[in-house]
Amino acid sequence: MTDGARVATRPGVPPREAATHCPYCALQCGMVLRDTGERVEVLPRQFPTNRGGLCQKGWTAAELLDHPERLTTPLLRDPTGGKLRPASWDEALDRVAAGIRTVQSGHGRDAVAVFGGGGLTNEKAYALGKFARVALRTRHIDYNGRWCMSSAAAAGIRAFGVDRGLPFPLADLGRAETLLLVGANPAETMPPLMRHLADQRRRGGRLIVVDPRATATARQADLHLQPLPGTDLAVANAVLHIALTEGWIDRDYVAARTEGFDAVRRTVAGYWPAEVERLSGVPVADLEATARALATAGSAIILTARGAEQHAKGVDTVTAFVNLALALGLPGRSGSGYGCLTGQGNGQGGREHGQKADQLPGYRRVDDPAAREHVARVWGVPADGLPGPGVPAYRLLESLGTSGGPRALLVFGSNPVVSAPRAARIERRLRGLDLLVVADFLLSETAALADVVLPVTQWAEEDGTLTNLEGRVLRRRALREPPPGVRTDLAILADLATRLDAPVRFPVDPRVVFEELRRASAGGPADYAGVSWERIEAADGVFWPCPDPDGPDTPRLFADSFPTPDGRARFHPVTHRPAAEEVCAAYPVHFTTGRVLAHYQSGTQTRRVAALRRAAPGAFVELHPDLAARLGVTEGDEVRVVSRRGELRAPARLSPAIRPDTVFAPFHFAGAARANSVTNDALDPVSGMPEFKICAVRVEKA
Ligand SMILES: Nc1nc2c(c(=O)[nH]1)N[C@H]1C(S)=C(S)[C@@H](COP(=O)(O)OP(=O)(O)OC[C@H]3O[C@@H](n4cnc5c(=O)[nH]c(N)nc54)[C@H](O)[C@@H]3O)O[C@H]1N2
Ligand SMILES: Nc1nc2c(c(=O)[nH]1)N[C@H]1C(S)=C(S)[C@@H](COP(=O)(O)OP(=O)(O)OC[C@H]3O[C@@H](n4cnc5c(=O)[nH]c(N)nc54)[C@H](O)[C@@H]3O)O[C@H]1N2
Ligand code: SF4
Ligand SMILES: [Mo]
Repeated sequence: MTDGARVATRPGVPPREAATHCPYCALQCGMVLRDTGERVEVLPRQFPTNRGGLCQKGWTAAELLDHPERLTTPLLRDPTGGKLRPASWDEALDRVAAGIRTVQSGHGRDAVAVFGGGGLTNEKAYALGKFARVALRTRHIDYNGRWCMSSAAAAGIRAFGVDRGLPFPLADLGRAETLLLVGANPAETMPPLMRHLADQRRRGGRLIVVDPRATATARQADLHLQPLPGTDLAVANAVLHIALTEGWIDRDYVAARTEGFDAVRRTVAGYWPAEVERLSGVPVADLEATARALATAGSAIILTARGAEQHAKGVDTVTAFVNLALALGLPGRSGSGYGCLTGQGNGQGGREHGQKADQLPGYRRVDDPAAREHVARVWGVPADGLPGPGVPAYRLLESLGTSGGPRALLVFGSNPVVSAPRAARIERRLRGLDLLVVADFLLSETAALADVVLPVTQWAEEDGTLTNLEGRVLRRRALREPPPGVRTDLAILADLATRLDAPVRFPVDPRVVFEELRRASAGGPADYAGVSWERIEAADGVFWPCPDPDGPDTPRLFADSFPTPDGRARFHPVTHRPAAEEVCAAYPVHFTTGRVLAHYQSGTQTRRVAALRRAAPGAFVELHPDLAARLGVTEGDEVRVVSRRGELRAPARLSPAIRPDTVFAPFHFAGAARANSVTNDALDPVSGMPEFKICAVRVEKA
């Protein structure tokens, strides 16, 4: 599909179609939007990730375009508190600019912070980072990808020298003889991805799933390992222990392409399968079968997702699986490798172009003098004026309004009141700010607390690029004009930059922004210099790195070497440690969280879509019938899940699919059913990833 918006021929019908991608997850399924004049229809489109498939969320995404609750005018809260009221753009932006000036003149530049999102296009993510560094000159910017990809990113960089979620096209999954999915439930989180797994099965491949719940994905597996949450690292080390004992290590590969194996060998020698069975609950026979299936296959892929990563030891857990992949010689071998499944629509591109606390565009480091010089030149500002690194998302939100912490926050593309760990505390911090500004197209729970709400365009009204879970840069195309009263995120940033007397102008046209991003990223690890919108349209997207407009792109990384100083990948020995909060007499049950098919993230969008609400009307607490019997709980009873930080209330859903020592709740819901009232804010020391996937709770009938 090469054309964007084009004229249809039916007489009398306002004639528009656009070939674009779904607004939600990182699979970025291809779709055609058709404006019939009465409504916008979604039609699936062939694209290499979705192969013509869509999930319920994609099918219904257009319903929000003309939703009655869509924001079409800025909202202002009177300084004395009170309700939000409609206001003009001038009044709203004046208020934002004046608020920023007051806070910065009283408390310094770092007193204003920015919080971004992995759903923003590359152009917006880039502009947001530039806005923070150049217009606000604050070091405080970070984003919700910290909740999502940061552990896999940190582990990937330290092992391979680069962070691209999948270092190969998704279609490679269909060719893997063995596929190991760790803490991933794509049957619910990326349903069309299952078409690639069906291919794999048709070719006789084996699927192994590691999940404390027998999910829709695990039910399709040849082997399901059902560990206690938080024990994946030990499982990986035990599998590697077995591979060593059996002589299944790829010694030539380890010698030629890696560094540091000896330390890992010594460490995993202590991971006796029988001990790991006691710790994790995974039988020795299953650990052995996993080792055998990975090591004796002609090709094998190991993938991790949030189940393994959202822990205070997420980086080390991913590293344990990377060690396993390297020892078996998988990365860079055809049809084999290690990867992580990126989550948000632009989860990959959104982590490359400067909305991270420590980062400049092109995945450069903000503390690297050469990177600062390069980017400052593209931006037309002096390098010594660029602020240094900020702090990771949770540290940032937790410090808001406290002594020395930022007193104003601008949010673009996130709803932390629902999605942040220990959310009640974060909600209090947001309420305590001098100025909270939220740009959104719906009144999210976070926007509802704001002093100023700025209504923005939706995906069907925008052009731009996103980079999907494969590292493939693709085009979002506008179908129609935005409703009157609505502006783009880029236009808001440009206007605010002018009002704040920024030293340079901020372009509003996404294509102009992309051209600047190309130059800013040139020479960095995520090099987009050779990517153009025309080139994306001429093919099914372009894989970075792509440094040269006339040279090739890079669908597969690591075939010959790794982008480390000596071209070798690095092993790092890692050891199991308990979860930050262990169960005890007062809080005897493990609590874990995740997703359901019908809802997306904090639910701002999908809770407003009628068909999705019907499919999944509310939160629930999944618990095993044995645990339920002990607690005197029956199906549908309202239960309380209580941790040291707070509680959630929701109906019980009894299921033998979950371990009897663990309960699960989705995090898509707000109010009394908010899972993040309960979760732990312990962070991974390297990535800053919160421990969303395990804490200790008490469960009782409400
Ligand atoms: N329907 C839907 N799809 C989505 C999203 C959504 O909100 N809704 N969000 C998108 C985003 S941003 C992301 S990041 C991805 C996430 O995609 P996934 O990672 O697939 O989603 P989760 O449900 O968070 O977690 C996956 C599984 O981890 C399991 N798990 C919990 N604790 C542990 C543990 O300690 N070890 C192991 N091995 N498994 C554990 C859970 O039981 C769950 O089944 O989904 C994307 N797609
Ligand atoms: N307990 C628990 N908590 C979790 C997780 C978990 O597994 N368990 N997962 C974590 C993960 S992986 C993630 S990614 C986060 C996500 O959680 P959030 O960061 O809250 O993500 P969304 O709900 O997608 O919020 C996006 C908001 O921005 C708006 N929006 C969408 N597109 C745009 C745009 O282009 N511009 C602007 N200005 N606004 C836009 C949407 O309407 C919505 O209100 O949640 C994390 N929280
Ligand atoms: S799988 Fe993801 S990208 Fe595809 S339709 Fe569903 S939400 Fe959209
Ligand atoms: Mo995510």
